[in-house]
Amino acid sequence: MSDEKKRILVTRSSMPPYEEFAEMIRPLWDSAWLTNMGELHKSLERKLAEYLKTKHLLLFVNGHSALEMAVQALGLSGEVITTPFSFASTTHAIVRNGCTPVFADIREEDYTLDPDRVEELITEKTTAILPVHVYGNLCQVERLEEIAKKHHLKVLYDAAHAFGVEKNGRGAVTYGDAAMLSFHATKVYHTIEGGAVAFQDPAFTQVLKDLKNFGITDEEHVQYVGGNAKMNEFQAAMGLCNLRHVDEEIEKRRKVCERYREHLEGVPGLKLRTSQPGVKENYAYFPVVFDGFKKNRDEVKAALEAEGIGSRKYFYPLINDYECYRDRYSSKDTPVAKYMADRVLTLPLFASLELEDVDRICRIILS
Ligand code: T4K
Repeated sequence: MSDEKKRILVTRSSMPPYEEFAEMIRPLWDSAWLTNMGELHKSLERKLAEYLKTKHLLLFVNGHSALEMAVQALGLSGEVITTPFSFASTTHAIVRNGCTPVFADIREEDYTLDPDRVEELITEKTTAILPVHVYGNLCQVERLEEIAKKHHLKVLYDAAHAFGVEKNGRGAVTYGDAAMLSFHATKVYHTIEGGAVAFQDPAFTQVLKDLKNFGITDEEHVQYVGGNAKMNEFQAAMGLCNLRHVDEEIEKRRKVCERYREHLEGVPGLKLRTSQPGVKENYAYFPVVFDGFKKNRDEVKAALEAEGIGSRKYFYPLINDYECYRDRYSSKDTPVAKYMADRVLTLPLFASLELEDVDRICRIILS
């Protein structure tokens, strides 16, 4: 394949130097301690809590299990107000806990839950709000907190995209009662598969620890109906190595995003993500909204595909249009989310993406 035709996927996992990973896992051959909260797990938990500026953080085998167990640990029931503009995991975590999702619309500015729409949907059955920091954009955290306080609701953030995001120096995962993180291979920071829950009340430490280990409290007591969601030592090893390099990786992503902006900013019919005041970004995704451009979103996606370039419609379809939910819900009730889902395309973005490739991707879009 010629360089002009080299295949580029929407993202590519960051890999630490091979020798570093080999060095990190070498002690496992002596200890033979591979999972169930081993030494690497403990070390990663400490280091991540520090990096993310949270007092309390527990690791999980993946982000989805972390979210499901956070819903369970917070004791949510009845109705949970959430967004349809997200990955399947967000709503599934609510439904798999026996709660009813209620979909509120999003803000056009940043794709996150619109607090005004949330407030309209609160009933006596509502127990929580589950917003998503979509693409690493911080939700309207202060307004949501106000609403939650007024109506005695819990707030659980899906912060799968928000690794390292901060507002005026405060870690994004410290907002709300708890926040879930995903460390999936496709994320800014990864542990192959992996996730975490950050939370404010230390009382959740034991329940969350028990939930991810079958609800077992000690050898003779099983207090909760838990599952198995423990991160293993190989995942933790990858996490420890990747943590050493994550700042450089984010800086490289910043340069990629900047290059996209040089080409695409101000082009009629294209809307780019805008920075949020006081927010330290992680450059997780590069979404572009095609509205009034000479080609529509699907035509641009097809044109890129024809040149071997992958892009994704994160998030289309909306969750309220999924086969498993559409008999009870409809995207007609969330018109802003519908508008965005029909027009947005996330372009290739990863630390090792060459700036010349960004030039080529933009040439294809603009031609
Ligand atoms: N909440 C939100 C808001 C989320 O976005 C997610 C996950 C979750 C919750 C749940 O967290 P986890 O349980 O996953 O930790 C991907 C990811 O699998 C998923 O983690 C992510 N969100 C979602 C937005 O994207 P797919 O089905 O689009 O991934 P896939 O396999 O098509 O991969 C996309 C590209 O990534 C590939 O074209 C190449 C690259 N890639 C992929 C893999 C698997 C790599 O470079 N290395 C790899 O190992 O879901």
